[in-house]
Amino acid sequence: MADYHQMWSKLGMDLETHDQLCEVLPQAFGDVYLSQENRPEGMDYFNFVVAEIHGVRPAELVEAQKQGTKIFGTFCIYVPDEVVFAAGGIATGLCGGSQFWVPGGEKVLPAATCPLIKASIGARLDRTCPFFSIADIFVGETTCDGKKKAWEILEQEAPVYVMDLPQQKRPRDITAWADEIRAFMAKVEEVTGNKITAESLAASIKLINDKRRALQRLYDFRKLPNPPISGKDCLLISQIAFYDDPARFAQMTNKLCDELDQRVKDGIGVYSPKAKRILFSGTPMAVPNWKMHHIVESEGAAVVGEETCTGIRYFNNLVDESQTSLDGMIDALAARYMDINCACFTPNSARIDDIKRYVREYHADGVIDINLKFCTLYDIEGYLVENALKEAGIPVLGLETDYNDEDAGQLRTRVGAFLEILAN
Ligand code: BJ8
Repeated sequence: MADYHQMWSKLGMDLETHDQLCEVLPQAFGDVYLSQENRPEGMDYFNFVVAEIHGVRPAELVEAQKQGTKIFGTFCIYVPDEVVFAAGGIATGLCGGSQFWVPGGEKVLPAATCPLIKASIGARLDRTCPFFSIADIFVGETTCDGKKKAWEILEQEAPVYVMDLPQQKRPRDITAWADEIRAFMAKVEEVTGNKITAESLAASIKLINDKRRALQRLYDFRKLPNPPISGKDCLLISQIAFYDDPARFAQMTNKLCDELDQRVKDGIGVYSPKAKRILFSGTPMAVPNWKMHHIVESEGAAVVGEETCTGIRYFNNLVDESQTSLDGMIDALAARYMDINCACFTPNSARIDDIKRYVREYHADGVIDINLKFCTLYDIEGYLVENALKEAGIPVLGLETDYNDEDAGQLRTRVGAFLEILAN
């Protein structure tokens, strides 16, 4: 990585501690990613973006801020990025996926809090992530209890705006979410000083849909009998989608897909023909959490999809682009976002239908339902998911883990045993 110490220092970061993170990340990335054989050349861009994760994009954000652009840090895929971009702001996903930040979060949160929340809060409090230092405002949401309470702690540090997400999907809930999007628009206009117009919202709906379309195109390659790209690489791209410039991201992902088209024509795949195909379901895998993909793929299986927020849930549905009035677009946004099936909703049987459909579409041999420790929502819903899959005759393995590597050996054993069952 180039030297960004001056920028980090100006951002008030703890340089000494942050240097420790900069030392371990390249090693981890090398072990998990660069050790793969036969990767598409188009991965070079994504390798670069991750290698420079705390440099290149933060530098762009700082530059944009100098020109008066406001940066909105978000933590959940229900927060509509379209609204932020329509007002000339930049939205960037902030969920923390490294154990490095967890102890910082545990200074203020109970240890029995999910690692994603602890890492996110720790990254801010310990001043060891430039994205958390750059954000002008954080946008939280009322999804799980841990997050709801974490916002109150974060608010002692920096401005936080919380979107009130309904927890059911009746028509009046969708109307309530449309109202919530309207209120968010007013907040975004206040922070940026810019008015959102029908034209600017239509343009940002197209911008974010284009990013989703590029991801859909990428994930379609994983449905093929001989995928030309690994699950690990697709996970990395999905993680980068949260913070990269959306237009450039779509362009680079489409460029990669052009190469993948050619690979398919040439019969180039990355897995052994005997590789068992695994679909992950469950909690998100925020960057740089590559743990489960690495375990599964180094056991010789293929991860062909993720029913997670760092996977299909992120890009599955598009916003209707045919609306011309602001109200029509807000309704279209509300409908699209309320179509995401997170375990914070009750009932949430549509999520189980999604998983079964993805098993068919991605030709998965089995599902690994993954739960981040202390995520009660997905843990409890895991019971229903596993039962429904078993009833449908789909092999399923439920696993719980966190960002520590201490359980890697045990997880490897359980994954290996599951793959054996699939092979017989
Ligand atoms: S839409 S999954 S991004 S809420 S893992 S913090 S739920 S205790 S991340 Fe999420 Fe939005 Fe849902 Fe997706 Fe809480 Fe669970 Fe932790 Fe979670």
